[in-house]
Formats: sequence, structure tokens, C-alpha cells
Amino acid sequence: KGRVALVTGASVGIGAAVARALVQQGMRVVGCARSVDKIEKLAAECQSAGYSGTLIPYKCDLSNEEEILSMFSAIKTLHKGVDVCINNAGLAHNEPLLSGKTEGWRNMIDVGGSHTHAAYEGLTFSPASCYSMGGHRMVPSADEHFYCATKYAVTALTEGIRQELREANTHIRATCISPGLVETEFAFRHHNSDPEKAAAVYESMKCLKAEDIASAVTFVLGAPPHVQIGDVQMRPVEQVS
Ligand code: NJP
Repeated sequence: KGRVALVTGASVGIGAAVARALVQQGMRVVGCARSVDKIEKLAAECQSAGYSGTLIPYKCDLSNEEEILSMFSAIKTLHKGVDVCINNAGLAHNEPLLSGKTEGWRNMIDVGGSHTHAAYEGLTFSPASCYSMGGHRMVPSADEHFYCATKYAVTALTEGIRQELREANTHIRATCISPGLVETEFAFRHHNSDPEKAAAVYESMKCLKAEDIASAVTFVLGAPPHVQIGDVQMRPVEQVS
């Protein structure tokens, strides 16, 4: 309660559910994405619901370093820093590794990880804070190999950050949350899926809901200060790979 959080990719899906849950818990949440209008709508919903925290919408394209630095500078001025950073924004460009187009690869890496450094450099975390990230899928399926590689990278980066934070003698904790299939717009936006087919898969597999991931985040944030939760892996019961 009263803590400041940054949630990236807060306009829809998992990020929106996490932002809502943290506002409900009384946190001041800066939610960023390119579609700031959607975050403004969510902020109004949180207010009408009478949640004790607040959601502050911020427009930022996370593939643009200048925009990232300017967002962190604004957060520092307005809120002094963040206690919790949820590195959630992400996207997929699905192409075969051997014959596919490569131009989307850098974009996936930029959006998924570039603000990590800025978050630490630009802000002062309070001693009992947490740093969380969206994690990887275990087994890559058709045309998703590079996307999966970026998610394995998130796992390695989170562990690297945890080690560096410890060596720097901070009490900041790092957690990697790795969801299985979650029912969001992600599949429609990036997997070129036929919406009806994707909806049938979601239904038949009883996929995770964005709120399931939000509850994992609140569980991690509720851990006592001496407890480091390194990894959380969640999958629908019916997901095989
Ligand atoms: O995805 P989606 P999810 N600058 O597409 C934002 C991972 N994951 O919630 O800018 C700033 O509904 C975008 O906002 P906007 C996944 O890889 C998912 O399902 O307005 N923001 C939106 O808020 C991702 O890392 C599943 O378009 C940018 C958000 O990112 C995270 O979970 C499984 C941006 C994407 O919302 C959230 O996924 C898994 C940019 N340049 C991991 N580009 C799953 N759904 O099954 C995108 O293992 N965003």
C-alpha cells in the first residue's frame, strides 16, 4: 500500500490486469504503453470501482530509448522513484528462423528488455522492493522460435540482474514469471491466428486468464523481505508443452 509501481504494457492483457490488481491494493501505478487512451479508460474504471490506489497513464513507445529515458525522468520528478517495476510489455514477430524476415527481431528484444537498465539507473528503489518480468514459454512451436529465444533471454537477464543487485548490496529482489498460454489479444495480434480458431483453442484448453498472472504478481510482492522468489512458472493444466 502506498508504494509506487511501473507496469509496462498496461493498455491490455496481462499488464492491464496487473495494473488493476496493484491499484486495488492501494499502490500508485504508472501504466505505460503506446495506446494511452486504453490506460486512461482503465484508470477511470479503477476510480469508479473505488480502489484505494491510483493509475497514472503514460504514453511511451518502449522501442524508443529517448521516450524510455524521458518517462523515467518524469517518474523521478513526480514520484521520486519506483518500488516495483513490472517489465511486461512484449510482442512477437513470428517467422521461420531459416527463411523468415529478420527485421522484427531487434524490435522484440528492444521492447522486452531495454528499459531494464533505465529502470535501475534512473530510479531509487526502496529497500524492500521487487523487480518482475514476463518469462518464457518452455517449448517453441511453429515460427515462434525467435520469440521464445527472447523469453529465454528474459530468464537469463532476470537472473543476471538478481546477481548484480546482490553484489551491489541492494535489497531489491528480481522475479521471473513465466506464463503458459494466457487468454489475451496476443495470439490475435501477433500469431496471425484466425480469431475463431484461437478462441476455440482458448476454450478447449481452459487457458490461464490475465488475472491469474496478476495474482502471481501480488503473491510475489507479498513475500516477506527476506524471501527471494526467483521463478514462477504457470501453465494451464491442459497445456502439454
Ligand atoms: O500481450 P498483449 P499479453 N511500446 O499483446 C505493449 C508475455 N507472454 O498481455 O503499445 C510500449 O495483449 C502493448 O501496448 P500498446 C508476452 O510476450 C504472454 O498476452 O498499446 N508498449 C500491450 O499493452 C508479453 O511480454 C503469453 O500496443 C508496447 C502489451 O505490450 C507479456 O506476457 C504467454 C510496445 C502486450 O499486450 C504480456 O502479454 C507467455 C511498445 N513498442 C508470455 N509493444 C500469452 N498471452 O499466452 C507492445 O508465456 N507493447
